[in-house]
Amino acid sequence: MRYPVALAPALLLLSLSAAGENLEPPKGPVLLVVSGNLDNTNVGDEAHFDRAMLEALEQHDTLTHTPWHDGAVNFSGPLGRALLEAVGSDSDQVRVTALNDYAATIPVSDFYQYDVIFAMRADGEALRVRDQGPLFVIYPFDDDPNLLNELTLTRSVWQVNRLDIE
Ligand SMILES: Nc1nc2c(c(=O)[nH]1)N[C@H]1C(S)=C(S)[C@@H](COP(=O)(O)O)O[C@H]1N2
Ligand SMILES: [Mo]
Repeated sequence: MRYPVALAPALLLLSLSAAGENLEPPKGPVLLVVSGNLDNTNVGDEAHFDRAMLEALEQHDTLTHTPWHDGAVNFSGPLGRALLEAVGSDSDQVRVTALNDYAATIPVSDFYQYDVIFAMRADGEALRVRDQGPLFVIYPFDDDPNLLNELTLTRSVWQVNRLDIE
């Protein structure tokens, strides 16, 4: 089949985005692997993020108390919704898995209703695995005390290294 010449650039763009070539490959150690229902991939059918890629997403600071820290902590890292938009997902829920295989399912609506972040830093210091890093799902508990419930606490996964878009 032949297409009018004027359509060729549009078709080329469509095929590039379908192939997910708009997410650059990671250059450093991979902190997070995203699999499942996503449009933008960079390693096979997954999206792999190194620290610089996570830092390039829209960042947010959350100053809050948590049940696991003494005193208020200033957590920072990418907004959950920015991460989901970067991988091009239109699913309703995300399975969040930790290094120890603990996992929780988070409805995507949580990421739009609240400024939930994948915290990479606490008080400016990178979260190491021994500090519950590399990534810690942080809800803004101090902004909305109703968030301090068992369901939200189960979604507050620390040592996150995998997401599966369901
Ligand atoms: N990585 C990881 N995150 C986790 C958990 C876990 O076992 N591993 N437990 C979850 C649950 S069920 C709750 S209620 C809270 C609090 O866990 P805690 O009882 O160990 O304080 O952390 C959540 N985040
Ligand atoms: Mo729990």
